[in-house]
Amino acid sequence: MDPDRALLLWMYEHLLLSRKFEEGLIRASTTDGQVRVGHPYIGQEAVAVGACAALQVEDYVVSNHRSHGHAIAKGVEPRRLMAELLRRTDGPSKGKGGEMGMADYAVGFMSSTEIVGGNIPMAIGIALASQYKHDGRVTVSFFGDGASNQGTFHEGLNLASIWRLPVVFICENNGYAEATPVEYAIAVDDIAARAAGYAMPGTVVDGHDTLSVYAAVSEAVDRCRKGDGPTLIEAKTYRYFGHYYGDAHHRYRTEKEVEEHKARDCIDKFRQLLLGKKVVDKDQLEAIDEKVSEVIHSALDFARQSPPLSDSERLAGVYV
Ligand SMILES: Cc1ncc(C[n+]2csc(CCOP(=O)(O)OP(=O)(O)O)c2C)c(N)n1
Ligand SMILES: [Mg+2]
Repeated sequence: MDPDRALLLWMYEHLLLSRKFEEGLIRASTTDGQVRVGHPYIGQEAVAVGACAALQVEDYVVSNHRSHGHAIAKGVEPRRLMAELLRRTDGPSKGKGGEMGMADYAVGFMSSTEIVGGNIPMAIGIALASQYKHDGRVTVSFFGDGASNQGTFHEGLNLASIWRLPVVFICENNGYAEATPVEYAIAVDDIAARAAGYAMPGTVVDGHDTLSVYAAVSEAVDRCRKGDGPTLIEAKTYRYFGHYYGDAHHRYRTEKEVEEHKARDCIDKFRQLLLGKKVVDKDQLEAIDEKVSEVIHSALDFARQSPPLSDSERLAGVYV
């Protein structure tokens, strides 16, 4: 189904929120020297936004270490996400989780994780609960090309298939796992081809194109809701920064390669689409840009003013 105007605008706003959130985080880190950026998602935004546009609030997402964009697209408030990253009590996990260990159950953001491939078994468990309860909810698992070489991926896809679980596996193939290129590490040309080994559909999508991601995920979500089981979607994408913010990525990839991907930037592409379809004019686009910048600006203020955990709170909720 083609997205209506409201959904197109939601997509654009969330692409921008994700990009500007991380740009704000990077600026704050350089000025404060305190804020840690971790693993930027910049360049990959079309995947999270296209996918989450196909979900309802009640549906679930499990994320990996590159989590900011997934969280924003699933509806975690930017100011609360910022507070989490600054390790403040207004974060959804009270600052104890950070980028790689946070959850916001109110919006179905079930967890991020530092264990590569670790969210795949989580997705299986969550989807099994949905199937058991007949709640009609779908779980999306976001993971990288590197994670698709983990045992959890192969075991997870097999279980999801034999149990026909309502899961959409979204592999964000950004070409590298840390400094290891996919051509070196992965035997197949398309990771989506691995779906055949587990008797589920496998689709490749252009991860720079929000609407292509949206279309593929919508179809996979429909299958889930009909009880037809899981799908593997491989989104071919690219991260503009290194594996982590300070990574000297030019030691393992060329400037030319980076520039080729930037020339296909998902946000530029979406702007052209909105203008071409006359969904908005240039002034309206500018107004959205300004509004989003303001949201990020106040998110930083909010997070900086949020209190850090007190000593007595530190051990609350910790299993011993
Ligand atoms: C089980 C496990 N092995 C290794 C690591 C170290 N590690 C962290 S991220 C990463 C690369 C992951 O690559 P990919 O899945 O492609 O995701 P991307 O970083 O490209 O988004 C590795 C090896 C880890 N955190 N967990
Ligand atoms: Mg990768």
